Amino acid sequence: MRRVTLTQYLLEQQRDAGTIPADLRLLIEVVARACKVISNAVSKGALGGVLGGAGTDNVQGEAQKKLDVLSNEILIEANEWGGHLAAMASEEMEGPHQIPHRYPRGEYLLLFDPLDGSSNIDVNVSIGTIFSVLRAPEGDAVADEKAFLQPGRAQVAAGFAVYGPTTILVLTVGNGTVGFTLDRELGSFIMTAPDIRIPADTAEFAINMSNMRNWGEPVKRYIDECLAGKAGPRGKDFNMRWVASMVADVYRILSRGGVFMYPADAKHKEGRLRLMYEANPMALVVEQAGGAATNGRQRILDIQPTTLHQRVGVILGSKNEVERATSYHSAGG
Ligand code: AFP
Repeated sequence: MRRVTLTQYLLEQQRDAGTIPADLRLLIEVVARACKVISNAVSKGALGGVLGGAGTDNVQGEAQKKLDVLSNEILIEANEWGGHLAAMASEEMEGPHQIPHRYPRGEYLLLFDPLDGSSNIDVNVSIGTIFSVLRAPEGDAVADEKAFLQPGRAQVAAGFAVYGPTTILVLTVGNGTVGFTLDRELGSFIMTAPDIRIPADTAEFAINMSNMRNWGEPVKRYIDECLAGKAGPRGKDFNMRWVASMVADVYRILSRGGVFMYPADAKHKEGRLRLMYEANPMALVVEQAGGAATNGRQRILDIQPTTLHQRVGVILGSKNEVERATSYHSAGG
């Protein structure tokens, strides 16, 4: 197969497909380069002194891991001088990070979860980075929190990296979903999945079963039917996976189908996952690959955000399964 690099893919999207302007191409290249730096730090593990707690809490009140802090710094430093951003927002920071006056200000807003799956860092399980790109509203002097509060359908690009046995980058610029694998010898992301399509049906679900006692009736019904297997109403057996790194679960679903659920429940009343820099980018990637993503009641990409760090219930993946699980919510419960 002809080895197409990320740079070539982005240039072709800009020049031939006309889907992205040069500034957005540059932004994505800078984010991808930052993911390579994070991948390098992650792969050192204990040898790089990057494991364990940082001794600080993030804006969510969660204890930060050293890699959470380091990954956030890498993304900030990589992106603030390029001239393509008006501001950045991160799971690890309370408010938007403005571009220092010494650098030119651009027209895009970058949001990210710098290291998703932190509970897996110290046990050598895949983790990743999730990113989302919006346009900064015209004429705003400062890109404050309000500038970021746009529905997910307004994203101009979104994607994620998985730091696993290989380092994968998944990207959409609104023209399908594409996957790249990092060639560590060259230091280049090489296209390995030119046009990702999620099968509409699946026999594999992903959910944290330890929350079962907290689920609403619709989720209980959906999972019970999967567990009933061939003899049950679904007429087939289901398999279960739960990595507890959204990037790993979503990449598996992009690769072979499946449905991922982190619903709002009695314990996570708003849901656990964050709308702006987890659910929205993943929803765009999944929809662009022919899948679906709802909060149980509505399309995630149509949700009008009210705060930067708001949480949301998530059901995403194989279209027919997401529609079935969503229909159980509207059927009551
Ligand atoms: P952490 O980054 O705090 O580990 O959370 C990861 C995550 O946001 C998402 O990547 C997982 O799907 C989900 O939370 C795992 O949640 P549980 O630990 O409750 O299973």
